[in-house]
Amino acid sequence: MTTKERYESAKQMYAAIGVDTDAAIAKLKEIPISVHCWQGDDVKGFDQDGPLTGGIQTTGNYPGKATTPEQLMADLDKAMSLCPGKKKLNLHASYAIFEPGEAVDRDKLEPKHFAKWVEYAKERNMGIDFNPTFFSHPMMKDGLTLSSPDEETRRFWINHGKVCIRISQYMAEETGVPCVMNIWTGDGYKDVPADRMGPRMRYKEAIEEILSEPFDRDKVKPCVESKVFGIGVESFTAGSAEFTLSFAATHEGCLPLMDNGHYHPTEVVSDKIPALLCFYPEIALHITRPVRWDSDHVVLFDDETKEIAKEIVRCDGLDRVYMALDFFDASINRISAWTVGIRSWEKALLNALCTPNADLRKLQDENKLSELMMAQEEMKTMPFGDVWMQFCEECGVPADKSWFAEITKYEDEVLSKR
Ligand code: RNT
Ligand code: ZN
Repeated sequence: MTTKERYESAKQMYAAIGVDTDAAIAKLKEIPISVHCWQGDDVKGFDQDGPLTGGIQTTGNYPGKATTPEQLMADLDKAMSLCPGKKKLNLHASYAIFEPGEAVDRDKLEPKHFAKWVEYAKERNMGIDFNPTFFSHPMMKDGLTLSSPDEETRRFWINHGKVCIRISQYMAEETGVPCVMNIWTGDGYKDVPADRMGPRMRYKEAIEEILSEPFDRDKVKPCVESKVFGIGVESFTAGSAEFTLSFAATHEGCLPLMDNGHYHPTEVVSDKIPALLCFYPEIALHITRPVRWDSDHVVLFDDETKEIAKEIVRCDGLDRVYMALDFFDASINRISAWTVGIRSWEKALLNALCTPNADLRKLQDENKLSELMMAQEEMKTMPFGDVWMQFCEECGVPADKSWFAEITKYEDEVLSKR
């Protein structure tokens, strides 16, 4: 049977339970997913030569990682060519591209240092999201940036945040798409601190100063990302969940960003999405796969990933939730890692769009909970794969595992020569 024939049969089965798969596919084509550039080079960036520091870590040494902007762009192109759906580009400030002799420190960055990325995104019809880089840099003092007790250190990082606001505004103006600008720092302490409020007050005031830089609220969407702990900062992080949620709640135009690797292992972000959507006009997500800790494994089509997507769709939140991927595995082919992760998230969204949410809600509201359990379980064996393949074909990308052969070829022809 052809994909088309299989799809027609699946479509009828879904129609019988009240799901319009054509509409689901059409809707998914419009939803932008922010693809993080940092899977391609193990979060190294181009602006410094030191190790990755600041509470995050990559493991593995698979050959062929990108070491220049040209390589990273080519690798991103390869991965995105194998993935269906609409993409946005997610950059960190550390990926600035300097002309020879033009390099400046992070507090002096200008829009022109991202002109090549803007050109890249525009050629591919993508918007851009942006992140100031508060890690892997000599101006981190004792592991601290915006919450440092040292005035000069804090000043440097505040200025970094401010220049990033200007760059975000430039990216939004150039692409015509709002730029989500995410503030995350690994500021914290390895062992029991004596003062938890001091660092948080300094962090609060520093972010306020960054946000005092003028910007257009429709173009730049600043976010604050929380984290429960990081490597080397196990006892205390300044940007905890309560801190960032309270900050975003009390600073108009600032969004909370939840990374599903940044909570205690039994907590789930799927449940937090509807909670936040009761209060915030917009929220942002980093979608990742924590394995026992914030390990940033490649996103798979697993239960919690499906549940996160379902909550966004059920809450009618597709245009209120900014979705970005955030994983980095250096132990496998990086382009394969990107491709599996992007395809998995697209699958999760399509699966959510193919769920008869109104009917299921009605069962809940009528307290028909036996029937609800049955209906949710029966959904799991619907012919979703046939709808997925149709979506891939309509997007002009491989519908089955044949994409992997392209990656093998690229590895032989390009990556292995690096
Ligand atoms: C780290 C945070 C942060 C980074 C990226 C590189 O734990 O998740 O979002 O992964 O900004
Ligand atoms: Zn994150």
